[in-house]
Amino acid sequence: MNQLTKRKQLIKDWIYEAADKSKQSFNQTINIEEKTNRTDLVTNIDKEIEQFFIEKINAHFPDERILGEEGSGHQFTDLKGVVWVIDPIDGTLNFVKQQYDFAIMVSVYKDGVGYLGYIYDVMKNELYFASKNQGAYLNDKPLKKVEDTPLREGLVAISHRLMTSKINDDAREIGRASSGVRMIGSAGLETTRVATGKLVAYIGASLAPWDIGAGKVIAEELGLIYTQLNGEEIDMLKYNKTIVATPSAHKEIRMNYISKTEK
Ligand code: 2AM
Ligand code: CA
Repeated sequence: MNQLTKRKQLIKDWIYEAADKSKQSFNQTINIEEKTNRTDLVTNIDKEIEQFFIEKINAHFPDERILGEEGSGHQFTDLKGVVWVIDPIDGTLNFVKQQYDFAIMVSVYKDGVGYLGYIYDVMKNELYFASKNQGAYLNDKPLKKVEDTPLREGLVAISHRLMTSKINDDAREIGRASSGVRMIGSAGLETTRVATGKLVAYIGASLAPWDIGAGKVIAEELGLIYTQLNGEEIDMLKYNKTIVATPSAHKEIRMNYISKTEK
């Protein structure tokens, strides 16, 4: 087995093991804390799963660095070498309130370029995976390139924070120009909906590298555009206002519906 095949098999095994841990927690009392506010939660399960990945990666790839939501690598000032980007549970609010629509996300970047991306929809048992220039897959079945559907003919997902903004109407204008707004509450799962052509765009209010890393690899592999809302490249060392969309919807949203302050 070559090194890359072995690495991919390990990552898959770890994701399935981590998913079992997340589901086993439904029978236990979990510890829930607020991070920045009451809609930004972390549980002991998020922390345990991140720790699980850190131990596995350190054991198998001791020279590689880890950027994880629950504390690992937040001091990084560059992405040189191999960097693992881990979101142990994406959609923690869903995990706590619905035990549904949450994902485990892992990606591997090399000198700042994403080359492996995984988003696992735990409750649906759907593993989305892409490898740079080698296609994207859902449970090992190849995904087709996404059709370039325009905004007016497609559904969009827009983050809760933007939709409910009292000071900026951009999100609602985008919604009105589309066929309809759908929200899940997991940046990863919303990205998989764009990647499978179910949505034409997903707009994130303030996404961290671990919310973006895997989805960006998968989306770009399928012909989608994933950038900051102002059109600039994603910065994998800070929070970003984001858009992932078909080329047409991406252009239209940026040109027509994003207020001047965003451009
Ligand atoms: P998380 O569950 O891993 O925190 C919710 O709309 C989406 O935005 C989720 O993917 C969530 O990821 C992400 N997100 C990023 N920063 C957030 C914050 N400060 N509060 C709530 N959700 C946040
Ligand atoms: Ca998370």
